[in-house]
Amino acid sequence: MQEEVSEAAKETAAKIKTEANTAFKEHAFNKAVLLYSQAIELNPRDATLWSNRAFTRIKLEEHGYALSDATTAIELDPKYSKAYYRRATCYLQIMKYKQAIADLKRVLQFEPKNDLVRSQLDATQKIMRKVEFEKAITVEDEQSPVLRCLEIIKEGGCDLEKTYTGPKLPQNDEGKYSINLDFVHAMIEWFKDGKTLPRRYVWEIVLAVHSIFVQEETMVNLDLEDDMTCDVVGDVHGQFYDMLHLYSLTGEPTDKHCLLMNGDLVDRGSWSIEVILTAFAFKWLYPKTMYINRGNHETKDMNRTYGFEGEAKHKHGDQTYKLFAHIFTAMPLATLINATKPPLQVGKSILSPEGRKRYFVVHGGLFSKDGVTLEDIRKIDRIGRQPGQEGLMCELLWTDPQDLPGRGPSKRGVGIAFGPDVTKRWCTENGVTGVIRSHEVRQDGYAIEHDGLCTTVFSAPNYVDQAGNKGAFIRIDAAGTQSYTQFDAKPHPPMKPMAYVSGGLASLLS
Ligand SMILES: [Mn+2]
Repeated sequence: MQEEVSEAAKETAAKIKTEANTAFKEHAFNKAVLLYSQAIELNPRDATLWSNRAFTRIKLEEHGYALSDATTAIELDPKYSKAYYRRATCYLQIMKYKQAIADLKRVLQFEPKNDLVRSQLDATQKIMRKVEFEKAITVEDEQSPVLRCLEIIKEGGCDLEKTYTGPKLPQNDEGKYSINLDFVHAMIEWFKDGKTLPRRYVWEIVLAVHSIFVQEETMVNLDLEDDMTCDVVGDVHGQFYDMLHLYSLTGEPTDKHCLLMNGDLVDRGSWSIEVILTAFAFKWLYPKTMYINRGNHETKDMNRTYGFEGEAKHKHGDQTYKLFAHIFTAMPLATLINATKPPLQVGKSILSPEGRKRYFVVHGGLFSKDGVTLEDIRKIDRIGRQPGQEGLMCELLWTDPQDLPGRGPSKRGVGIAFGPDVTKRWCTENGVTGVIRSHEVRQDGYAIEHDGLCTTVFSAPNYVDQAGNKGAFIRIDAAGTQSYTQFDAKPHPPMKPMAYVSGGLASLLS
């Protein structure tokens, strides 16, 4: 960056910047990044280009890349308040609260009267104190939220309100609850009317699926017998009305038809409670054909900043959120879908030791090192644990594929990126036909990558009401043949994404 930038180059860069700003306004974020990059090449000393590209990358959830862009902008112009603001956003998203606070304080030095930033600083400081407080509590000291809820129920502290007029869970003579399809359908209608379930029902549903999850292995084995099919669904992110449309396309689970939801059901969208309760209700009703993998958003760190904690507490109280947070840790981390019939075409597919196709379904992806076996994944001790910032569990939930061979740094700032050669080696060593993962928005709802060995599926159309993408799901049959279905976003009631995020944080994160 030492050499002079010519006036002509500056002028062209400024023109491209205008185009980039337009692309940004139209939510064409990938196009905007390309244009800002062209402008940066012509005029690398213009801090606003770096800061604008940082903002665009934040929109693409590439917080690792955005962080480095914002840092360059600050190096070029140490008094550039907006660049500190962008960097604070990145730090907040990758849970580096201390650094986020330092940058927000810098912004306030430049703009002491900015009340919005002041409220964002307060909210971030609150989060950091809470995180430190939680760290100080040892797991042993805290009674399991499951036991606590059972105790409260027993003491009569969570009885059904007499005034409740909504759908009723069936109950036997001893007062024990069960679930049936009529209830699930009535519950969905109730939700569509904007109503909530009584706390007791929420607890019954969550406690019921808890006892199912704890019996499942960390990697579930799902055999597709004879005429069975399984639909793999990607991120839903609290978009309840889109999920109902999606379910109308996949069909509900039955004896012959499995649904596998591949994580990130909650956060961002403001109907995360409705989404997770609907999925859990089906899990309770059909434990052998409804499956749910954990995503990186079924975690405390994410729920704190992206809305589920606020929404759960708002709709059902603090103890209910604690219960959810614990049950999320019991969710399986991956599912191995096994075809039981020989493949229609043998070709060059990688097959299981029995000569069948099988798919490894996980929210994020593969690992920072070679040699990880299916047995290693099965053995992960998950219950009561958060994925943290490193290790197998973190990688399963957080990593992304990259086009280049080998491994690279994560554009998100958490986990790593793995190349096509890494995927090919891993699939070959483990007799896996392909990896199916979610975690990243794709314009077409799905994308077949890594020479067909890694497929991304994403099921939140027009993600966060602004990405303009399609949603998709993948159907797999008993021979292991895959097919793809795409769908568009449906209208929803007028409520913004992340409506339950506290303080000024929603405006910082959206
Ligand atoms: Mn994710």
